[in-house]
Formats: sequence, C-alpha cells, structure tokens
Amino acid sequence: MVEWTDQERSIITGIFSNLDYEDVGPKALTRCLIVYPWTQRYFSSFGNLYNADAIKSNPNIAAHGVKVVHGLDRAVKNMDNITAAYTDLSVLHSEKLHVDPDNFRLLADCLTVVIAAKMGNAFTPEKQAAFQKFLSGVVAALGKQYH
Ligand code: HEG
Repeated sequence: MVEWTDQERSIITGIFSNLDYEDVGPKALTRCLIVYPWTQRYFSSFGNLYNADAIKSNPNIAAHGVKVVHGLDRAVKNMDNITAAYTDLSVLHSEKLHVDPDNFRLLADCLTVVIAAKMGNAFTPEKQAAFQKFLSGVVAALGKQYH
C-alpha cells in the first residue's frame, strides 16, 4: 500500500482540480503516438494516423485522449487503493485490448511532459515527485491483471 503525505495529496488534488482535460488529454495521447509510433497499432480503427499532422488533427484520438485522462480520476478519488480502482480497466487492457503494459509508462511520461509544459515553473520538483509517484501507482495498477 502506498503511503501519501498531506503535501503529496494536496499536490495531486491541486493538479487535477486545475487540469484542462480537453487540452491535456489529446496532447498527451498524440505525443505518445508520435514519439512511440508502435503504440499506434492499438488504434487502427481510429482512422488516419499517417503522420504527425494526421494524428494531431484526428478527432477520434482527441476524444480518446480526454477519456484516458478522465480515467485517472478514479485514482485521484481512490489514492489509498489505486490497485483496486483499476481492476476492471487492467482486465480490459490485458484480455480484450491486448495492450503491452510497457506502454502505460510511455503514456504516463507523455502526460508528465504535457503538464510540465503547461505549468512551467509552477511544476516544481516537489510537484513532479508527487505526480510521478501517483502515475507510477496507476501504471502498476493497470499492469496488475496481466499474467
Ligand atoms: Mg487505455 C480504452 C484508460 C493507457 C489503449 N483506456 C481505455 C478506456 C479508459 C482507458 C478509461 C475506456 C475503457 C472503456 O471503454 O470502458 N488507458 C487508460 C489509462 C491509461 C491507458 C488511464 C494509462 C495512463 N490505453 C493506454 C495505452 C494504450 C491504450 C498506453 C495503448 C498504447 N485504451 C486503449 C485502447 C482502448 C482503451 C485501444 C479502447 C479504445 C476504443 O476502442 O474505444
């Protein structure tokens, strides 16, 4: 079980209460698909992913990016039991979507880059540390049902 300090809790709540999901979600998923092109294989039904411009302007990717970042809300609400909060999503990604769990870390890192760029100097090392710890919990939880 992960232990959280009051400062870490308030950093995480603060980041998410100010988060522009409609902006950050599409940017994070887009970045993941461009920086790590093998992640595109799971989105073959999403239409044109032919190059970076196509990915950036693909409405299905944008909508899915928003959905994925909203998928983090359950971790924010269940910080003391992130693993249980992701049982169903872990089963889905493993058994139905067959997403290689290494990719969770890649998307998490892209999300960190996007948030750091938006927050600028406000994304202090302390905030990055708490956010990294939070995302590591999510990544581990999403990988839990793989066997
Ligand atoms: Mg996943 C569906 C969350 C990483 C590929 N993802 C979903 C859904 C959520 C979600 C909430 C919708 C589930 C539903 O419809 O019930 N995904 C989620 C999180 C993270 C993640 C929180 C990591 C931070 N997903 C991830 C990665 C890939 C991926 C790295 C592939 C590289 N997700 C994926 C696909 C779908 C979902 C292909 C189904 C999309 C669709 O067909 O609509």
